[in-house]
Amino acid sequence: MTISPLREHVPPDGARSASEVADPSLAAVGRREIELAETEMPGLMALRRQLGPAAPLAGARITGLLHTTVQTAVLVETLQALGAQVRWASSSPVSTQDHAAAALAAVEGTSVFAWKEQTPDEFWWCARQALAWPDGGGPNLLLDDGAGLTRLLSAGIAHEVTGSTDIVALDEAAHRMLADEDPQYWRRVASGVRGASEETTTGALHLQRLSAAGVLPFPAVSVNDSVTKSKFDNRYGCRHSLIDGLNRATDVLLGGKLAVVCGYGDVGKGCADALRGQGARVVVTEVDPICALQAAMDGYQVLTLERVVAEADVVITATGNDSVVTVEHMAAMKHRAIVGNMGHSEREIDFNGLVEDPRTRRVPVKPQVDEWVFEDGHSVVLLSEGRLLNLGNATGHPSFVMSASFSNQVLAQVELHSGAVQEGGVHTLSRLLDEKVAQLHLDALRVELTTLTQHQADVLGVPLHGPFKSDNYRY
Ligand code: NAD
Ligand code: 9W1
Repeated sequence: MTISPLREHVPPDGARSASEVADPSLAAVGRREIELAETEMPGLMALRRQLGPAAPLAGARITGLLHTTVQTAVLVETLQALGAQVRWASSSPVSTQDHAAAALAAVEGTSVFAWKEQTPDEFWWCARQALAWPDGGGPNLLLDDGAGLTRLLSAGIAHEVTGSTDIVALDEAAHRMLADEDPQYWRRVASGVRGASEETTTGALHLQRLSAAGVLPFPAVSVNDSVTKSKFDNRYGCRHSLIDGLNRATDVLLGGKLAVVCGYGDVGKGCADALRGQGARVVVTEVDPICALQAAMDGYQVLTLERVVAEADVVITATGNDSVVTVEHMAAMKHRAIVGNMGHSEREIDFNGLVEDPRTRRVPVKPQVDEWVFEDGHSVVLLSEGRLLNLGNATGHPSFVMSASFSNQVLAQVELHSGAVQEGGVHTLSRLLDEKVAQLHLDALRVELTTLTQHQADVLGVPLHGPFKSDNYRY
């Protein structure tokens, strides 16, 4: 008899343990890394100092669904420092750092349900545990990623009221769980929720769709719309982790090599910058004339992939689009050219095409690194099977970048809890709060800000202490 992985983690029926993690003995290692990350997350630590004493999250019962990582642990403990009770699960079945989860779970009063490599049933089981307080109640705030929790509650309500969950795209495992509850359960949980903050672009899109359909059960704040979230996360996060991923996967020298970056949006700008920093000769491909001109003005050659494919040493996709690097492109590449994806779509590089093509043979090098050999004997080195290489071959964004993102999350939770956000629909944080998040990170970098005189403020037509730009300013 095989023991299902669910059994290894799920306590016997009726027993409600405080947490479920892979290996509690990893707690000490996790705690050391969390302590080091605190110094690299000055925004979160400043919020603890500035807001902690007033406990603006006292009475908040927050259920969070977001990658359980070392950085997220610092977020969780910041929410607690502001007075919140927190229950947590990961927003993806593979994104848990087990040592971070163990360190969180080791603290009395913190409940976390997360381990790396979950089945869909385990994943939803964890989300369900994070929603269930030991006193039988639910959360009053959600901290959401990809709108996972909000879609679950919306689907639950739809299941109870109309029987149809067509408006919410969830997998079969989620539907199995929806049907398992008493007929009022999901409405009861949702009715206690004052609002949700959302981390990603994709999640904000889901929320907009639910809102447009009139079925968003509570107000939401899209943290992604803060400049200090999206610009920093996409550009500076990827500038850091692209090189990290390439080095861990291949350790190939980048100086002097020809690197192609497909797409010159925020992610592409960070990638091109990082590769140039290593001394690579960088060529950019673009479809948008504005971004193409930006790349040219930044000193990159802008060409089509077809023009450079035979000479490229490294090809990185950052478009969010489909079929950017095809099997034909890879067939035309130099021997052992490195191919990797930094954009969101799993189909920027045609991995399935490689698998199905009778001309190709896969030779594994190590986890997340494969050589794909063509009939003529030449090969390409493909990272993470075409999925995000900075997650598959490295460990995502650095703490400092996540500090900016997560400071926005904390401020969004405080706004929702204080009642400042009441109206239904999807909101964004004010530009003043966005500027505050940036301000919280200046001291750590020894930045000395210039202060406007009243005359100068009048000339610009802005308040002396901000906001310093109009709402439609593009950074
Ligand atoms: P963006 O829209 O600013 O940039 C994408 C660019 O690609 C655009 O300028 C677009 O014109 C260009 N493009 C589209 N199709 C193209 C094609 N066929 N050839 C060349 N260029 C093309 O988006 P962004 O913020 O840079 O994000 C890009 C992707 O990266 C998204 O899918 C996003 O979800 C993902 N992302 C990944 C990470 C990560 O950790 N790896 C982090 C943030 C975002
Ligand atoms: N998020 N703490 C993998 C990360 C998975 C992941 C994902 C990050 C962070 C992009 C958020 C293998 C951390 C997270 C380490 C890791 C993300 C998906 C972070 C980068 C985004 C789908 N998306 N992110 N650190 N996994 O870096 O929370 O190592």
